[in-house]
Amino acid sequence: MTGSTDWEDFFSATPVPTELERVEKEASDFVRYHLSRGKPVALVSSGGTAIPIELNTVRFIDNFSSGQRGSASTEYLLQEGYAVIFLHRKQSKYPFTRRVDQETFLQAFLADANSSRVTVREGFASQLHTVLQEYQNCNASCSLLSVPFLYLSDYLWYLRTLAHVLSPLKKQALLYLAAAVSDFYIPKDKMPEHKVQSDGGPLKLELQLVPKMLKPLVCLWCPEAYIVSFKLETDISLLSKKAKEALLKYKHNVVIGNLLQTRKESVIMVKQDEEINIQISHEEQSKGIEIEQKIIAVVKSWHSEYMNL
Ligand code: PAZ
Repeated sequence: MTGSTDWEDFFSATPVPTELERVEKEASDFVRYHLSRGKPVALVSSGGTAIPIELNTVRFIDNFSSGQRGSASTEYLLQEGYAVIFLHRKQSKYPFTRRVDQETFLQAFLADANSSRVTVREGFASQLHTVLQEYQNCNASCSLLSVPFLYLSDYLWYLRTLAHVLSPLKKQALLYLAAAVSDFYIPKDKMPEHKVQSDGGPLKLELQLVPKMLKPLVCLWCPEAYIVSFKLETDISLLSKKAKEALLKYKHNVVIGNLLQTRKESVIMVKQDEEINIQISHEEQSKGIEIEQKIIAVVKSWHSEYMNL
């Protein structure tokens, strides 16, 4: 008997991301800078985590998450005065650029044939102006730190390290865990080295359970922070029950429950003494109002109460 926990075993058997040291240093500098200015710092996780099936990875298992929840919430947290560490899946939605349509992006500009001058066409300027101004304000105050990942293992290493880095902020730290984290994975020592061949017949995979990291996160890595986790279901009859169970089990601050099918229109927010429903109407949506704006308004108000306790 070793006495180690399943999460400790996971980290012992999982290689450290090559960028971890650099990320830890950048995040520590970021936190120190904002701590000295009395600004609260949020860690937002966003997007899906990929599970490789080969060491030389040709294929991986993935999930649906687009990064909308995390990237939009990051913008609203910045507006509410937080500095944000944005721990996100590479190539998922990103704050600010998510509001620029990739397909029509190049139509917004006109390149002069005789010089290197580029101008913005009429009709695109006002939309780009709003996004650029918000982006520039964020840059000027050094309020956004970007940490990309692709695989589950890298995500979990970064989560643990960043939680440790945030812990000196105590109650001023907010953890907002919107990433869709896989419950299953293939441990490194069970993965084939090379590309799985199709001439061996149908592929059978055995996936192991990923240890629940919310437990050490709440108890050890960042114990005084305000921690908001998300719960995704597809069956409405389970949602409220599962959200409450998670709160009871991990003893953190808030669980936000959402259904895959309606996640952009409706969520429940559950804390120890309260459960509320947040909704957004079609009319509000047609005016460009996003549910994340309402979620963040509530998170900010609950986090402020907590900081003042
Ligand atoms: O990234 P997205 O906007 O497409 O989806 C957001 C979400 C449903 C992944 C998020 O709100 C969520 O519930 N995350 C936690 C999922 C889970 O592991 O239960």
